[in-house]
Amino acid sequence: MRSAQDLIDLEYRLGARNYKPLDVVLTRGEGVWVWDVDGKRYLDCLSAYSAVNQGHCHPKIRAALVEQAGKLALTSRAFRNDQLPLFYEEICALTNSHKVLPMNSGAEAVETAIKAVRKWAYEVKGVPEGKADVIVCANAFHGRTITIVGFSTDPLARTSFGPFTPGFTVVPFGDAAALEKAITPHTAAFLVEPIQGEAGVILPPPGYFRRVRELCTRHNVVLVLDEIQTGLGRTGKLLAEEHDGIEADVTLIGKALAGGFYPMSAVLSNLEVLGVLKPGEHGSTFGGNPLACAIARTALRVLVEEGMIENAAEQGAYFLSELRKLRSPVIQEVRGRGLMIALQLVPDAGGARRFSEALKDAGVLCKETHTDTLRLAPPLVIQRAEVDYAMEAISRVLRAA
Ligand code: IF1
Repeated sequence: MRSAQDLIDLEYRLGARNYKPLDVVLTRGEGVWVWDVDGKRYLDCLSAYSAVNQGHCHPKIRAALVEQAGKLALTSRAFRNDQLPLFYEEICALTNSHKVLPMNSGAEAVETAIKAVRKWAYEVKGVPEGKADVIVCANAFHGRTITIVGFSTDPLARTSFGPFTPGFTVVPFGDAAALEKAITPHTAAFLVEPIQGEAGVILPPPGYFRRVRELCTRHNVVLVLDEIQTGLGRTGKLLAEEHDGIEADVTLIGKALAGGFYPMSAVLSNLEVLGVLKPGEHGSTFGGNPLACAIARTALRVLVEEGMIENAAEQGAYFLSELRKLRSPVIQEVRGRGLMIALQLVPDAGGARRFSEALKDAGVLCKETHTDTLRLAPPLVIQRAEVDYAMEAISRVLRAA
């Protein structure tokens, strides 16, 4: 068995260095817990950025993977299979959608939505060919492709990756007046996260999304909600849009869609945006494959049947209330909804990275975002005693700061 340090050195020597992970080498996961190669146990408060909402290695989802893997894994979409239509039926019933386009990564779902809304703009809305514009928000995160980083406002995400795709207008998140001003007859869509994740769990002002919904309807602009991180129970509702009492025209989901066992994403449409795509105009080798669909069907079933969404609301409220009781000079603000939580540290706290390192030593794994924000997003199966375990570690680490 190679030591942790050997494995870290090997990864450093041979791997591209596009990440700076914590020096914890994991080998096993179960529910909210993960173990490193030395047998130390940690509470996972990142959930692979909300891709493991159902908890690590959920036995029923694993069983679905194993069963399907013994039957049929990949057909390509040149042929049909018996899992895809059933996935469609179940995801549409769950999300009140009329059309679905399955992809693999979140970024692919975002790119698919951009292609579809542009085509809808030309063929349905009547925008002149090549003039379609998509409005996006500053400080958003939608993935890492050239087109997506091209409309990012984060220098780290876009520097030295140009030239970029034209046809995007950036507005501040949470400012409905700015959105109204940015809409033109060429606007195809408004692409936005219900809560900005990577930006540090930035919640929208009350009423913002009702105004957004009203503006998009009035100006015939497709409202595309990127629920790849906020969706599937993370904020205590199946979709975060429910907190704002609105329905998107197009909803993007990914991450936990296949329970963390398999990369799968999907574009869900209430408006007939997806209807503009004809055979041969879009696709992907693995998109909608039977293995992904079989896993996703069970991942969605256990999410609902095991009450994970309601649990996220209950444990998230408890976690937030406990964090807000902390009296620590290094905490500037506690933000969150459901189990999508951020601890904003004061600027002179020495940066959030050293807290994620200290929390690792205290048996809790989480991740800093930007310099001063710690994100806390445990699997939605977390129980009160495990929130207390996290709280004990967090308060101990903050006291030692
Ligand atoms: C990394 C961030 C989180 C997303 C939203 C689309 C995507 C993501 C709202 C693209 C992906 C991941 C990417 C991952 C880290 C993580 C992340 F820090 F990068 F921004 F969660 F906040 N829309 N987010 O959050 O989905 O193509 O990755 O499947 O790049 O390391 P993807």
